[in-house]
Amino acid sequence: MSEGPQIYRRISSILKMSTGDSVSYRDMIMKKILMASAVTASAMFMAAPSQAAVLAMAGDDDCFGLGGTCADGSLWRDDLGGVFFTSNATASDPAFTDEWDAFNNPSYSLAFGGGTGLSLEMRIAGIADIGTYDVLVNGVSVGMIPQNTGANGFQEVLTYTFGIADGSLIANNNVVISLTGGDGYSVDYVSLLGTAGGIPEPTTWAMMIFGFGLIGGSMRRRKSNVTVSYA
Ligand SMILES: [Ca+2]
Ligand SMILES: [Ca+2]
Ligand SMILES: [Ca+2]
Repeated sequence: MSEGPQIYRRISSILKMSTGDSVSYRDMIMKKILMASAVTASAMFMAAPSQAAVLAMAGDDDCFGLGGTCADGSLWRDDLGGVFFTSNATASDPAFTDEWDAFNNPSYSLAFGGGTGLSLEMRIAGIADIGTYDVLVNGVSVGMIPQNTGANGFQEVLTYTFGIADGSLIANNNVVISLTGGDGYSVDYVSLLGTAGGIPEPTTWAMMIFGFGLIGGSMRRRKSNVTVSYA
């Protein structure tokens, strides 16, 4: 079989693709791609606010009342100038923050306006250098602070984060955070992180799935179109 007629057939099939119905089909695909992109972009825009924000905080991020901020790994006494058993709390601080007065295993009550994807974040110096600490939310354990066996464990500053299951531990949008253990420590702040408000996820997910479906459909159609034109 000579190549001549085959090439001719290919050229004529390509020419057919560029006229009549084929052009409007390409327009339709382009429209679908644009629409799918817009839908996906809007879904991503809607998903953006779901980044965790501080919903409630006990105390303040002032580095144990010593002024400014301090990093994990700082030493509360040596690096930061803290003095044991001396309160650095300011008048506006709630009890048991910014001060080395935690032998009483205090609890923190945080009220917030509802939310999802909740987690608990605490910056504490010198905790669990003698034993472990249980972290409770509304009386249910959400994790444990392991013993800090380092030589400077009694004054090391660390930030601890614990996930909180949606719904199960939260009643009346109020969390009571408590610590049970046996040695003194200083708390800079205790905060509740999450996405404020109700549960926007189902709508967002539906939009994203719809958008990806349109893109996938367009890609499949485009692929089969190419196959036909070179058959
Ligand atoms: Ca303070
Ligand atoms: Ca301690
Ligand atoms: Ca503080």
